[in-house]
Amino acid sequence: MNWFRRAIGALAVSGTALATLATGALPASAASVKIQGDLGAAGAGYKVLLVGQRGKATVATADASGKFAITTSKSDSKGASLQLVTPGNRYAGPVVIAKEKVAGSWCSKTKLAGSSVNLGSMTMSSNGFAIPKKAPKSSTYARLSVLARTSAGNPLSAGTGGIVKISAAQKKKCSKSKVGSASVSASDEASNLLGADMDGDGLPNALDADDDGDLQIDAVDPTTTESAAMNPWVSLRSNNPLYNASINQGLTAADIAATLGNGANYAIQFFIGQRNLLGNNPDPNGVQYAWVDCGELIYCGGAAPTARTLSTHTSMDNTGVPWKTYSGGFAIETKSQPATVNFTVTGVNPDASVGNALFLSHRNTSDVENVYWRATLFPNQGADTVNTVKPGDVYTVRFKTAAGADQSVVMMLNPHAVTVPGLTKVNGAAYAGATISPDASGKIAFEFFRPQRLTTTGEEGTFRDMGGLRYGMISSGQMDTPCEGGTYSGYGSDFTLSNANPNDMAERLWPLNDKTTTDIATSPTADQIAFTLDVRGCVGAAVYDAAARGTKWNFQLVAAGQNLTGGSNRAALDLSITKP
Ligand SMILES: [Ca+2]
Ligand SMILES: [Ca+2]
Ligand SMILES: [Ca+2]
Ligand SMILES: [Ca+2]
Repeated sequence: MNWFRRAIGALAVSGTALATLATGALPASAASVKIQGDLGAAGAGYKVLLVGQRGKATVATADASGKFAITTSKSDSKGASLQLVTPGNRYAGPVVIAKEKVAGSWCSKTKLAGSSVNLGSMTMSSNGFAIPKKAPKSSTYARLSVLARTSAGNPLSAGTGGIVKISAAQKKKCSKSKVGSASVSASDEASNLLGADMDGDGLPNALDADDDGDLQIDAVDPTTTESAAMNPWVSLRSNNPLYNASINQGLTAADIAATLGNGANYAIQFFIGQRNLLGNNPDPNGVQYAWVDCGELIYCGGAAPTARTLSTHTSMDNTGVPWKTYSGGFAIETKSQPATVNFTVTGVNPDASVGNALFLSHRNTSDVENVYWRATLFPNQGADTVNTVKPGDVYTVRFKTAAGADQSVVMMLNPHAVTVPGLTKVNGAAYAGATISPDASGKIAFEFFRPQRLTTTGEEGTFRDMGGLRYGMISSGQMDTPCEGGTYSGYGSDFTLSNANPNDMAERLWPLNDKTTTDIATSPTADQIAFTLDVRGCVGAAVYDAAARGTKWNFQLVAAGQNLTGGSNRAALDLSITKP
């Protein structure tokens, strides 16, 4: 089954407009800027990422004594922040350059002013940030500040994955700060840029799991799809209607790995618009090749990575090829509809020793906005999957421009579902795995727990029931076929139906929007949700009535996130429905 192709192909592509990334080689006039510091022995092997306003990343690795130095340009460092990544390549938190007391509140400076700076000896806090023991000259950092939780200077998100409620009042608290360079101001940055900190919690959007600080994670938040457009998204499926941590309190890492460890069930999708690398109206030949630097992530980096790419420019299957040796290529999505854009690049990295390639994909129109860089990553970590593939894993997308410049942008694996909707009642009766059949009128009432995600840094426990997802029943055959809006009933206490736009395929496939938008504790007493599906209406009354007793139809109960580039996070329960 070409499940992934349909998962991708059925979805509208995000039409959002991320602002442009800095491109091209450094201008000859750009002064070289050096950013250095000393994290101490505890920081040995940590990476320090300089993240520019537009997500452009420059990396240095701290040596055995914790010293690091980044060489960059004045323009790339102005307004950039410094971010810490563990030796295992997981996001650890921001560097606070200095702090200032403003009207009784402590405020943290996280943005550089564009000049060389030596941060000197630094403290790595167990609260998930680092700060110089002695602040550097105030001309080296921006006056722009974010509220700190304590006098230590820890931003409100320090020690978390960024899923922290930030109020408007908290966001304004530091607006009267006086120390630091005024050359970088809030109005200089569009808040939807990858390197901007939209909610002022101290984490840049690219490394923040909740960009706008409303506790609705990026995967499901309809208001932040622009800043989240480059987030990798995850496809998950299971045919076990009890594969859910609120049903199965004893759900173990091994149980999860049994599902996630199978490439047919779980994949991380990289789907990056050419526009996200080069800006709007990009040159279709403006990027020669692109690949993902996983650092020491053991599934896609390090010495012996296990990842396979299930989707290459020549094939798409559930077996794939080893990702570490895949060097890329160019594919037209539908061969019968050739590209009309004049491509000369091949998408192949001439350094075949690198691997981890994204392939260049053209989606069959003359529009240069339909040029993408893609990979379908299957981690292939077996029983270790839950411990080794985690929200917060950092990926650096490296690419070579037509002009020959090496550029990179930083991305993170975001919180996503690791279980599927778990059925508790079918047609009012407790459900334990029996055959599922419609009632005499051809309808089925489903009651179920929401799918779970793993907790991220700073959250208690192992799982969270996910709010804010969009639900729908898909009749799965050659193509994903929606059950149109009129076939749902009995959903009013849990969902709002949104199917106003017939051209929005995602809205047709999963029209039921969960009224609970934030995540809740996983528990056997957790809130459940319910709807009734008119199966007869979905498959067609004539087809249904003519079908023999025992006829089976394949459906998926899908819980999907918001539209990101090329698709959405989705967790799907495969269901066979039998005519009684
Ligand atoms: Ca946040
Ligand atoms: Ca933030
Ligand atoms: Ca984000
Ligand atoms: Ca949010």
